[in-house]
Amino acid sequence: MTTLAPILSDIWDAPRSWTYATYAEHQGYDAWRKAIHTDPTELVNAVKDSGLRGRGGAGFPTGLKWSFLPPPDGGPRYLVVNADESEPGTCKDIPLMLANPHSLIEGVAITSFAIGSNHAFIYLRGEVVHVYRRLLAAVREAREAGLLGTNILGTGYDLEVTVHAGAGAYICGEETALLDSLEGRRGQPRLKPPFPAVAGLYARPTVVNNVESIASVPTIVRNGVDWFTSMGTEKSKGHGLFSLSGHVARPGQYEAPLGITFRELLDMAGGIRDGHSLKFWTPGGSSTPILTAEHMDVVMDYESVGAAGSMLATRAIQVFDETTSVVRCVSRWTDFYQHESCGKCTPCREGTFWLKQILHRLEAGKGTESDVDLLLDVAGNIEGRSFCALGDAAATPIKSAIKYFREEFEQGIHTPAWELFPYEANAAF
Ligand code: L3W
Ligand code: SF4
Repeated sequence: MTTLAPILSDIWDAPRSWTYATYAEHQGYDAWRKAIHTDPTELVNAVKDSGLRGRGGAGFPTGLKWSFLPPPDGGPRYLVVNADESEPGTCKDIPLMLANPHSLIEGVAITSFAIGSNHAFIYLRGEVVHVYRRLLAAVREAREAGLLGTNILGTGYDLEVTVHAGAGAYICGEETALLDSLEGRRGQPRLKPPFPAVAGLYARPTVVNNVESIASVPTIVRNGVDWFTSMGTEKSKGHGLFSLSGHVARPGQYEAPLGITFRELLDMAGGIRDGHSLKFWTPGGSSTPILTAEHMDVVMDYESVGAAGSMLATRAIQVFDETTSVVRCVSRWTDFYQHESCGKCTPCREGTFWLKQILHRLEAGKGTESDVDLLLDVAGNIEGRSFCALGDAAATPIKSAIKYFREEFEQGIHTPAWELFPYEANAAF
């Protein structure tokens, strides 16, 4: 079995793990003290060489993204942390910020210094007020310790960190919608290019990275590039947080090297709940095509999950056993995408509404003979024709679910899902 001593989650169970005192007892901010005396280019190169890929979903190489920033021109440049975790099933960034906010703040300090920024923003999902308070307290503690603010550690380097609570829209996790929201406008995606690296916040060069990506940076500075590259697979290096939810014995966050198999992760979570069997699962949240029991040995790296027909994305593994109606499940996800569609482009705004109507018919056993093909047709017209990834994400679970469970959708023409799969049997706890 592929195992790993906890790295990002190493002090999550320590008493008052969220405080500066506890973090400092466990080598906290040692990496920042080292980095601030290092040439920034060396830091960018170290992250590039580590092969760290964005942990927010797309897996874009983090160091490469930093190197896209144009040379300094005397004006401001920004780091923005995407802490708008909202993908159904994804629950890693919020636990991380709650249990150890200082690991994120330390990563923010090192990254800002590396890219030459003096102002960083953490854009947090608005509903998680308890996380907002915890981040504010952590920033205050780090400032009091002389690790943020002006003339940090006597080096002349200044860094402000602003924690911003959004209003709770999934679309604000899309990096350019996030930037619009941060600037005070309605969060809707911008046309790319220009990418944020060139024209981001207030049209200035901006690096946007996920919470877990930034919290991984101190571990690389502290332990070295070779240590990081010793974990993972050829093109997917390092370690990561996997969130397992649904019909597993012990749902939660599990830290493992990339390249662990789904079967091994399931074992870590105690397997499928007693007396039941696996029906289907998502590798990276509801935006990633579903996989089934035939994919138990899929290696959890970007390439292998892609080869299996899905995406590693946020490593949000939602597990469903044989009591689950795939139609009902996909219908709930589609309700989510329809509700969260920002309305900017027609295929997604109108298409998600139509998908929802068809799925509700099938769930109620009131479908028509052409509904399954109609679903595929509408999903196919959203995919690749929408302005941002949300449109594709809405189409993905439907297409993959029909691929593996078409018969179940066809049963929805005559029989309600609640008769085929009673709610009582499906409840996880
Ligand atoms: C400069 C270039 N920068 C790319 C940057 C770009 C961005 C990053 C990745 O979607 C996925 C999506 C969701 N010059 C560049 C460049 N960049 N080319 O690289 O860009 P991209 O467009 O590949 O992806 P994205 O828009 O960041 C993210 C999937 O994640 N997802 C969603 C997860 C949701 C959360 C959440 O709840 N917060 O993370 C799950 O599957 O569907 O495919 O920074 O600027 N030439
Ligand atoms: Fe908005 Fe959906 Fe279009 Fe994205 S795909 S811009 S969320 S309407």
